[in-house]
Amino acid sequence: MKKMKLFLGLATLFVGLSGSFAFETSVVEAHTRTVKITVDKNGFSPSSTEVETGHKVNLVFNRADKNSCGSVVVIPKLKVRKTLPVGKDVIVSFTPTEAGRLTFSCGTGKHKGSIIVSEG
Ligand SMILES: [Cu+2]
Repeated sequence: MKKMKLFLGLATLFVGLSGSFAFETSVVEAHTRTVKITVDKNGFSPSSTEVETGHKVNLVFNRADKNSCGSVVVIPKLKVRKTLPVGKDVIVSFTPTEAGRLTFSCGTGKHKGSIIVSEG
């Protein structure tokens, strides 16, 4: 929250100086976290990711090969269940609102991963 106020303050300063909203837009995008997660025979990598409340997260799942059992990714707390075609990016976007741990797994539950949410 403290960080957010600082950024907004800076953005306002720049908007005032330059008379444009370009800088403000880039600040907002800087708060979006994009994490690429590969799925292969060893499971998800990275298997653990840290994010902050109030900041949008894009999880980009990519299944590396058809031999692994990672044909589906399930994130129970977000009520997400998505099929992972081989070699295609599958994006799950959300903005965490409370600190804690979100777990995800493949369809069989053999491979697991987690997203650690801390207070932003
Ligand atoms: Cu599996």
